Amino acid sequence: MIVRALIGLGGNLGEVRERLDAAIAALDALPGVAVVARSRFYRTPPWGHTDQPDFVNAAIAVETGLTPMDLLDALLATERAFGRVRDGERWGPRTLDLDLLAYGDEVIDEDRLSVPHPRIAERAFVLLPLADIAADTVLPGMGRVGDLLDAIPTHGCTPLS
Ligand code: A4P
Ligand code: MG
Repeated sequence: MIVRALIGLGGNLGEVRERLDAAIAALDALPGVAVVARSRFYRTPPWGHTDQPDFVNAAIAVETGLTPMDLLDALLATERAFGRVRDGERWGPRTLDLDLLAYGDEVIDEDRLSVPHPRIAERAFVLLPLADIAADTVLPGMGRVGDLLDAIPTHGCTPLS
């Protein structure tokens, strides 16, 4: 069964745009994963710990035959391949962060995986790029992406050319 999944990408250390491009290509190269849409890049102020560099964020849609858990493992392996070091600081600086935002219209609530990603609705850095590629998608239990975006402030977030 082929499912459309939505993935959020971000980072704020080093050459982020180049790294996000490379990560998207690496995901597209995985067996069972095809990238079918990608958003613009956005420069976004840091959310959570504000005393860190601005982020670059993007979103992609993939068609995948992987299970949600296998797709999560592929995202975590890709983070590691691109040099993400987990120092334990939640919401701290990172070279590459890949979040599984949605997997078809499934709702998953397990220790290692919550889908849709529980903090989407409060985050302009997720919803702005997501609206580029999936404004009319309804996230189960949350609502339509475009409507969620309309409900939150987006100041400080700018698309990059
Ligand atoms: N996990 C559970 N559900 C998911 C899911 N849907 N997608 C588990 C991905 N992972 C999921 O992740 C910890 C564990 O979450 C994973 O091992 C997986 O089993 P993590 O990436 O180490 O956690 P984190 O990223 O430090 O924390 P959190 O709360 O997930 O942070 P976010 O949501 O990733 O946010 N500001 C701006 N402007 N732009 C950003 O991109 N990112 C963050 C991190 C903070 N501030 C930001 C940005
Ligand atoms: Mg994460």
